[in-house]
Amino acid sequence: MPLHTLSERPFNGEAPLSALRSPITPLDSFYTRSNFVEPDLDPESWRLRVAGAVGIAREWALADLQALGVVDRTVTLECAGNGRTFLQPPVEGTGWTLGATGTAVFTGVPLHRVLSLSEPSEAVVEWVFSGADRGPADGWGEVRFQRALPVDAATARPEPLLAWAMNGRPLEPNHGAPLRLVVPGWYAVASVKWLTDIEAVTRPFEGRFQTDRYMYVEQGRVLGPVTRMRVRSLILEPSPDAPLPSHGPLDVSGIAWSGAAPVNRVEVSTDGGRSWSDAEVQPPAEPHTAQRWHWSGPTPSGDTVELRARAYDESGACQPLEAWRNDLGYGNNQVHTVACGRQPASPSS
Ligand SMILES: Nc1nc2c(c(=O)[nH]1)N[C@H]1C(S)=C(S)[C@@H](COP(=O)(O)O)O[C@H]1N2
Ligand SMILES: [Mo]
Repeated sequence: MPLHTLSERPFNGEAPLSALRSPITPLDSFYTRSNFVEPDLDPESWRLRVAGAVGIAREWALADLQALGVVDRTVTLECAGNGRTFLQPPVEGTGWTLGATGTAVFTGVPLHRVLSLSEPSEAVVEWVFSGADRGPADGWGEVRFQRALPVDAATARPEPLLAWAMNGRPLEPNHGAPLRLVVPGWYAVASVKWLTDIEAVTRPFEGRFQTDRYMYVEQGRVLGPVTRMRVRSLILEPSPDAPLPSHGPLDVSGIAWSGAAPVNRVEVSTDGGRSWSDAEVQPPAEPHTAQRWHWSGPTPSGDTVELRARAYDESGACQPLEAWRNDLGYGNNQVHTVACGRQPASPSS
């Protein structure tokens, strides 16, 4: 299923929700978010430089990284701007509805393995990841796409990957070929594409995409960078254009995920949020893979029915009914509502 295009150059496109029904999102339906036009990198001459406050700075060719060991991880990525377009009053920025998410199998080498080989200094506080893409930014001149991860997220955990393949195929140019970072559990801004440099730094990084964008800001007050994905569920069936069953039970299903902890409860409401009842939630197939859920109950009467789904995670977080409006429009995980209509009466009845 093709993406809905939000901008052509750079290309930004989101998935139709029906494409998210498949446990692994097909590549042609996996959303793309690029701040600049994608760079054209030759995988043969491309190198990854690891430098900064390290004992051993070095350059890696793709084949050297691949020789360090290969793992596959099924990871759900989500753009922090997903759901932005529902904020009122509207905020500036790419107008994502709910399709800026997808789940893929990424193949690569664990990041901590590569970074530990560089023998980082004890004074390192963050690792800065730089993509090869660049362009003008208001008040900043020309900037590269760069984002930092705190040391504990980058090296003290096994999850982050340096990935060269997605769904069993070499990374496509729009997803960061030849190599990208994948940080499971974190809003995907952390997952830097077209990676060329990793630098160990001893003071917090202050680049444009660290301190000016992808930040929670409330009425001018800076709260900090976006980090882990907030808990969210999506209703994937029935779709809003599918008529409700005329008799019998109503089946509602979808996906849910959280960057903080596994989802342990999803509730469904068919009465505008007055009453809720539990769906069956599958355990996560892998720690950072969206979970499936299913609910079955009586089909309510009335011409239209408003379905809602609300997820909770093991950390105790749950989705708010109303959006939290922040200045840059990130992390809107408000409860998903789908309005479904009744099947038109058949002419013979
Ligand atoms: N180099 C680079 N990496 C990047 C970006 C970018 O603009 N440039 N966008 C980030 C954002 S905001 C998101 S949501 C994800 C999107 O990854 P995808 O296009 O593979 O879905 O890439 C991240 N990595
Ligand atoms: Mo994003």
